Amino acid sequence: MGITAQEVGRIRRADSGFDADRIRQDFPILTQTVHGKPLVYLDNAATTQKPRAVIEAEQQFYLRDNSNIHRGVHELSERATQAYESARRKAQKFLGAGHSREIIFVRGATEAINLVAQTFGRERTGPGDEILISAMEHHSNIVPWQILCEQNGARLRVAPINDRGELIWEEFRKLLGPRTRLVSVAHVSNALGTVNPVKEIVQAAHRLGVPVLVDGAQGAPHLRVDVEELNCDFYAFSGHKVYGPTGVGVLYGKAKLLEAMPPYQGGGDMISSVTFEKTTYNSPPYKFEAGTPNIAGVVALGAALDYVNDIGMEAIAAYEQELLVYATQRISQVPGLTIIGTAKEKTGVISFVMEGLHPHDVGTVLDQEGVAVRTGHHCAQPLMDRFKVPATTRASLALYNTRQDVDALLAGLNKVREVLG
Ligand code: C6P
Repeated sequence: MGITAQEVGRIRRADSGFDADRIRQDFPILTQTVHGKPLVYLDNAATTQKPRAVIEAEQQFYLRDNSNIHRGVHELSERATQAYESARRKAQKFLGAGHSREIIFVRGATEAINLVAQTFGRERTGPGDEILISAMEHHSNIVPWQILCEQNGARLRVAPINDRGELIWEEFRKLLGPRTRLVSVAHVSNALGTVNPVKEIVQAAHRLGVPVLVDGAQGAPHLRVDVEELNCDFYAFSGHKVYGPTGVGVLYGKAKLLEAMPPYQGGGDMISSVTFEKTTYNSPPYKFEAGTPNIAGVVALGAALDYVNDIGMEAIAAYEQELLVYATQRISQVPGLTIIGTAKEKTGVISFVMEGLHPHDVGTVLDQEGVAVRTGHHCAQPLMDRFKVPATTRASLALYNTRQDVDALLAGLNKVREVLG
């Protein structure tokens, strides 16, 4: 079973703030050994592990409630619909959205951004119009806009970043102009950990009447998000990075914008009536949820949001921040190692290169030590070009990581130097 409310209280009250050892017990996958060594999972920006409560929610759905939603009058369909819609309210609460109709279930952050590009973007942009992103974006927040620009003659503008991996504010402000139709930026960079000043970005864009999409794939798992406070127009995140299942995510959109947007895909559930002559569409969010969705995944995502809410996003953020400081201090001591991404505002991502070594080889030796990290360009090739590196090794933290995990990474890096150096 997951942690009880009483235990959550104890975790919150504890002076050290957080009992990660207790939390680890909720994640069965973490107890295994890999290559004969205890697993140290530091690839959380790629995907997080799942607590028992999430695994059981998905299993229980299939064991007890499985049925299609919004269609049947029978008991199972009623239950499935209720569970699905209850998850929508949980996502609404998690994001601080005003209405559950502002929550659209999608496959993940990638689909959420493509949805906005091909609906809102396609309607609002034409030849000469501009879409403004930043130099630290994930391919999912670059390529959908490039596709749109190819379709309608709009232009992609890119706000530069400094050597610490922070947005250069003055340059961003200069690029925000009369032709800008949309700003789309990461809340947090997946490859650097930089937290962008999203609230200020929204304020600056709104002054010119420009809407803002926030790619929250790496923000939602690590920071408390309040879309009303941020005042962003769209916010996208993936369930699997917030301890939920793969294949499910959320797009938040302001109700007024969603109502005016054309549908993304056509099919069942997104219509209110169909004839061969004319179809009228359902209202949001259903207008954007064509076909049978990942019902079990949505229900399990609801369980994941309950899980993090019970612990508290603020408590998670504070704990991860403490761990980031510890990890940065320790890892910086490794001779020949350079951290890429040293922004003042960061989440628990440490990307680094080691002199004379290819990140892939570093990752392979670490794997032999039981330490899972990601190596490569992290789906952010333009960012790698900016830092003039082909790839990095990336350790990314989550709420179940501990100082022992960081120490194991450090021991692994010493092994790397011994074996490869
Ligand atoms: N980044 C990483 O290892 P999907 O694949 O749709 O769940 O998320 C896409 C995505 C969008 N934006 C950002 C900032 C992201 O980090 C990601 C996913 C993973 O960094 C897999 S490439």
